[in-house]
Amino acid sequence: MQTTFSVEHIRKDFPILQRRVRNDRPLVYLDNAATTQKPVQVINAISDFYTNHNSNIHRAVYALAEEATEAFEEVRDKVARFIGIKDRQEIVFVRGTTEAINLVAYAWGRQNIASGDIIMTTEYEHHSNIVPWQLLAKERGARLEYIGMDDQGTLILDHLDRYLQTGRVKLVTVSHMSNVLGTITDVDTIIKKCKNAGVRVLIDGAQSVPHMKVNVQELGCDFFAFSAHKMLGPTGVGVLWAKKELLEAMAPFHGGGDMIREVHKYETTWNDLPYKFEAGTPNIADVIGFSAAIDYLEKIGMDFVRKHEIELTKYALEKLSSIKGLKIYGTPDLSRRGGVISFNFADIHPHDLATIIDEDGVAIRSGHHCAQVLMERLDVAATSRASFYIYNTKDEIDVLVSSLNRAARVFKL
Ligand code: C6P
Repeated sequence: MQTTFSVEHIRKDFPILQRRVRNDRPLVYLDNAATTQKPVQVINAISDFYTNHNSNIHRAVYALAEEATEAFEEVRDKVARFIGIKDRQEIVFVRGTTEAINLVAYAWGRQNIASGDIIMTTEYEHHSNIVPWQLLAKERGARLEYIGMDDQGTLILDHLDRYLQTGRVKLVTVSHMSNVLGTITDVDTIIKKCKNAGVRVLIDGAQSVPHMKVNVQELGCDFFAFSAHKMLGPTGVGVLWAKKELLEAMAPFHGGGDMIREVHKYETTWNDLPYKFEAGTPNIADVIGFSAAIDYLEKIGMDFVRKHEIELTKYALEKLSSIKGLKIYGTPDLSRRGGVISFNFADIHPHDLATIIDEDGVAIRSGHHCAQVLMERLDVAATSRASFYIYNTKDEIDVLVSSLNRAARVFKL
């Protein structure tokens, strides 16, 4: 494992970071919560698969098919190791966090949520951890309730306690880190409370696994979901982890090839785990690309990833707070927030702001960030959001700050 963390060195592995964008400005990519850039190692792994090994998996016996199957299945072992899971049968490949949560809502939810039951989530969830539960609650006559947050974006766990006392809560589903506020959720406490009450817990790890060391076994939750594309990997690949006994008891999500043992005219039996939940040809090349992304992060070390992001966030919070009229959301406590900073600047609409700073090559996201319940709670229509990753530098934050100052001049603030 590398012991020094050289951003200079890392940046060389990302061809896109050499790009110049609008007005021939160097790209300053600060939209990593949406998706991260890909190192050459990931790009090459995908290209190598299609160039040298392409075939379908789990089916044929010829050489290419065996190579492809072996390479694909090795990734399952790697993912399990990366998140601290011992049993590879508990790792289900899906298209992303969204699909993982929908799988649980569909397959577990329809068997376990009944009329009058309560599903709890939080006010800072991504739509993918709200809408599937709304659909399920409507269908089953259940209720979706929210753990509220204080003005700094910290969850008010008394709300959870109050609902747990009703004895009607069946599932608590929370993001490990907010994609808008950067709040790191106190999942340990939530899981402990839920375990004591016999309530299942799903953790949306879309924004945590890419940025910090996560050991799912130690967390003790029941379901855990994340996406490859937010951690240097390709789009279209995600992971659902769930306890084996839960997966075994769940009916399939999708029907089709590979998820079956025997199909007869009117009856079908299911394949072993995890294949029961992996119908059809999976995203083979991108799963193999994901493997190279995990190798890359392991080489750097997740402790270094987190440390680097804390440094950048500290620097950015200091610099951004010095801009008059700029309001930053979320907690200032760096031990409880990740490298995501949402803000509003006077009364400039976030889309206008993002358009102006794009002229300086700075890429940030503006809008509701697929978190409209949170926007309502903050009483804003939208925010601007800068989010960091391993290749970002303090110099890039300086470019963001000077670009925001230019925007202030453009809008005559
Ligand atoms: N957030 C963002 O810009 P998918 O799209 O399935 O890979 O991930 C969905 C998702 C789920 N939970 C959280 C906490 C997320 O941040 C996301 C994706 C991106 O914030 C794209 S909307």
